Amino acid sequence: MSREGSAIEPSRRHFLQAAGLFGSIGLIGGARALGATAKSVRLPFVNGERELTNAFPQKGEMILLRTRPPLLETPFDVFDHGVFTPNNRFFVRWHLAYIPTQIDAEAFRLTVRGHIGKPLSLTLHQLMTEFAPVELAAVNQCSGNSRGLFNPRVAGGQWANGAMGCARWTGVRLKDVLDRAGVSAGAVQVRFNGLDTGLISGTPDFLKSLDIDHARDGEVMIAYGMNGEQLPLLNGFPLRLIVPGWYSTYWVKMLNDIEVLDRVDDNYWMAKAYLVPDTPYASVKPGQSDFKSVPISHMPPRSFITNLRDGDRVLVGHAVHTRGIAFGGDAGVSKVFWSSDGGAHWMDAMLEEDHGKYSFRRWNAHYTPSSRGENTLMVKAINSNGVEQPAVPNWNSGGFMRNVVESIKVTVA
Ligand SMILES: Nc1nc2c(c(=O)[nH]1)N[C@H]1C(S)=C(S)[C@@H](COP(=O)(O)O)O[C@H]1N2
Ligand SMILES: [Mo]
Repeated sequence: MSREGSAIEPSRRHFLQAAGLFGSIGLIGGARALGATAKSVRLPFVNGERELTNAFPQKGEMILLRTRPPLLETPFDVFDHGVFTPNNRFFVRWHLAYIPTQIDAEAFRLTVRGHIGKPLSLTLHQLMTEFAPVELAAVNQCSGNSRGLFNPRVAGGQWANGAMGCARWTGVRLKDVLDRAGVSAGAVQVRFNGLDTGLISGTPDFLKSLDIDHARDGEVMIAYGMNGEQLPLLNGFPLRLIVPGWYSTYWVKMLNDIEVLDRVDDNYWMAKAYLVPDTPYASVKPGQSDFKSVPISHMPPRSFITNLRDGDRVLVGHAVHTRGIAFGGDAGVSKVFWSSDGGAHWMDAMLEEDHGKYSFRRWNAHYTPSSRGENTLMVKAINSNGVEQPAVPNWNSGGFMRNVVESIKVTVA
């Protein structure tokens, strides 16, 4: 990557330099280390035993759901350490088997084509120096986060609650890039493609699209930075799309191609996959079929207790400090309510620093258990659109959009 004479800021220079350091990163080679000394965890559902792995490049200890293509879940205790999920503990999800294991940052190009005035082929250097940089804290959550907790169980990646994370994303506005290409009248959607492909011919390439107005809202961004560093390869190095407030199925990784369409995208990943019932909380009854399906889109709020686990013991007459994280989905966290009696009474939790409406937000609460026995602790978030978490688990056959009020039981001794 050439840097001669460019007056770029140190932070951006850092990304460029780091990008050039990429050698060969063996995704599959890493998995060889699995086995003998493996530690494991038990996720809170039947058949929830999982290996913990350190075998993936740029990743620390992760819960292994699948090796190829990789599905790695963030161990839940990571969320107790702060609002921002460290890059090396950030969850990983890929659909297609072939993921480049090395990317030449000099040769890489982002193309913009289709229903536009002027096709573009941008280097990373151009992207980082010719467009205004923006930064945004946002939650990246898989549509199927918590799928393993669905009852009745459904097919798909059996995640517990760790297929989510929050990072500070640095990059450029998609709008600015589209403006340079000059979107033509009659544009309907914008389609995004990354460098990954299927191994078997006929596997539909992973393509996702946004409506043109959404793509040009000034919030959707093309990110090259994650928590102040380059993106880990498995989280989409060198570029990924950030769609604040929307499920991460749209957050296309290793983004190298943007196509403006003059029609609604009917590719497999838009028209067939990632559809949810068009019902409140995307919830239906098992077996129900009298509903319309729509592409999944924005996220509803969620909240979690992070410092206490189901089955923990606390002492009668002693103050218990409980804390956790909440996010509002496509709007800020307005309130977090908290209960120590299974939802009979709800109290306001104290909210910590606001890092922006798409970010995780920490909450805190205290209570003093007055008698021995079992306490059911619950937490519920309401976003600034007035949307709150449902009291009863939402269900659909895809295992998408779970956001029921969470509860854990602690024993007061
Ligand atoms: N190129 C590409 N981008 C992709 C995917 C993919 O399979 N290929 N999966 C999407 C889905 S469904 C999820 S949940 C997120 C996961 O992002 P992460 O691996 O950075 O956590 O990437 C999204 N972007
Ligand atoms: Mo996902």
